[in-house]
Amino acid sequence: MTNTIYAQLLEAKKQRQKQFAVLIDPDKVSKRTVTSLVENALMAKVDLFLVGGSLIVKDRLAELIGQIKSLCNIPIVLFPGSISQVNEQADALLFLSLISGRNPDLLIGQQVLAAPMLKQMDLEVISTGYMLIDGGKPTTASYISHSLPIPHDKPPIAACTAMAGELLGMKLIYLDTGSGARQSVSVEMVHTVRKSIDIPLIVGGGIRSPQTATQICEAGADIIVVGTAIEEDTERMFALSKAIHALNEHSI
Ligand code: 1GP
Repeated sequence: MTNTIYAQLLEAKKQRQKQFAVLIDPDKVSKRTVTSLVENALMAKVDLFLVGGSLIVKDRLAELIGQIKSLCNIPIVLFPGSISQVNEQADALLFLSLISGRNPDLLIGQQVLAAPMLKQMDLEVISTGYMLIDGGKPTTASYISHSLPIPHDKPPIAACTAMAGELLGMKLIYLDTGSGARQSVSVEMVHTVRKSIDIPLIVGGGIRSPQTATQICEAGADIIVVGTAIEEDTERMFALSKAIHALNEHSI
């Protein structure tokens, strides 16, 4: 287990090292933009790439992963919106169950369909309790998932849901207001969830500024995920990464 992505996440958490993940939606990048994105990610010291999306229209996942792999060693973790977004070239896969919702297909249905394929693959599978939080407007994730997000101002609901995920044996909790959300998850919610669970906590959705990233890390997130803000301007990766990693200099 020592060389697995999950072991690395646990070790980083133990050392109180915050990690910065850039979300790449295969539909939103071209061969040319991926090259410059990866070059910037290497310079900015991005820790992880998350690859996936709630709705993918173009069939270029394999090509994208191959291209990233040829350019760098930054781990690629699949963040699949559906069973079609599974690829063995990646380093790991977040095996998501939408525990904030009550749509049985995304709680267990898609997972049943994917399980036999995943068992045969040489791909690290990380059981993840995925929680959609209201971020001020409907997102592709909330629409496609037919699920009601947890209200933004109800940290206790998020905390109880995360506790249930941990007790069910999930290895990660991912709090997400969805890609392009108007608001990120609140600092108070991150803090309340952090106090309720011991497993690593990923937070994403609507994070645009280094200040927000810092506050969410300080509230207890272990990994910050940013997609949209970087799609708009790749250079933002530098300030975000610097802010997140600056907290590590103060860690014990
Ligand atoms: C979405 O958490 C990710 O699932 C990233 O969201 O695109 O808003 O940064 P953004």
